[in-house]
Amino acid sequence: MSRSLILDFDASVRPLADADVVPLGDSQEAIRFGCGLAVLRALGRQLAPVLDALSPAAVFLGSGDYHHVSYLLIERLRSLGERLQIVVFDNHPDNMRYPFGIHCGSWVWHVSRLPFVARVHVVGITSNDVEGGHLWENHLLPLYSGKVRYWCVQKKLRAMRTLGIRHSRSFASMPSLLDAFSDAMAASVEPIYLTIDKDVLAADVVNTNWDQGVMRLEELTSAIRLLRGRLVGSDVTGDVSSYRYRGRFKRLLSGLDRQPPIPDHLLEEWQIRHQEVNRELLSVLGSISHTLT
Ligand SMILES: [Mn+2]
Repeated sequence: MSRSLILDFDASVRPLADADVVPLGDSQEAIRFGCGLAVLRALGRQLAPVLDALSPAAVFLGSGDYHHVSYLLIERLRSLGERLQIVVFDNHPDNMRYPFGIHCGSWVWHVSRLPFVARVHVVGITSNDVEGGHLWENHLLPLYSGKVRYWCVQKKLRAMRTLGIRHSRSFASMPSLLDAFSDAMAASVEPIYLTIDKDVLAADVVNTNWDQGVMRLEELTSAIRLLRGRLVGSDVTGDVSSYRYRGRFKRLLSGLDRQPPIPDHLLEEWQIRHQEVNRELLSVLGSISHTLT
């Protein structure tokens, strides 16, 4: 494994020391928010030579609108021939039903169907997606089996309990969640792939184009340190960019999620803050992985 790689779909990730950059602006419209599986696989074939050559230890994907690209990065790990756990830090479950292929809110379900994936932990959820009537919008079987587990803060999981979903939990606070998560990590041995959506962080830490969670940056870096010695790869999303879809269908779908427009004058300021956060994440990832320096 080598250094980090920026998949530059949306010009959101500002330069990072020693990071290679793959320009992918031409794919922004096709990939952003969601796409057919065939389109994602074609992107995978396009990226394979670069990923094979560099084996980057950390990949920056840009906005959380590209979180489904993590599926490609995880699927490649089939070649390791090992059972893996996936740790997702995210304010959303990303395990929702989506009938048009794969998108930034449904990719966890696709990952959960990979035979070499033992378990997917989605950590830091404060979104309403997991409560009450919204629960039906989630893929329920992997939750029921415990292959996908939600780690939430201050969510009412009564609907889940009624359905017999026992492995997902909600905590009074982020520190109590991370205590329990630490125990869960210590009790397992599988290698881990880590994917971070910075919307898990509180909005006074950094701004994303999605509603955000309550995690502090220090809590995120401490949680990453729990994975010391076990990481087989990682990616980061949640950077900010504005984009107006050319296609009416994607404008409609993304409009349904009510993403607030980002004021132009704030975009640069926010991206510079993200650059600081990305540097910090790289430094922590480097400190726990001798393959990333
Ligand atoms: Mn996400």
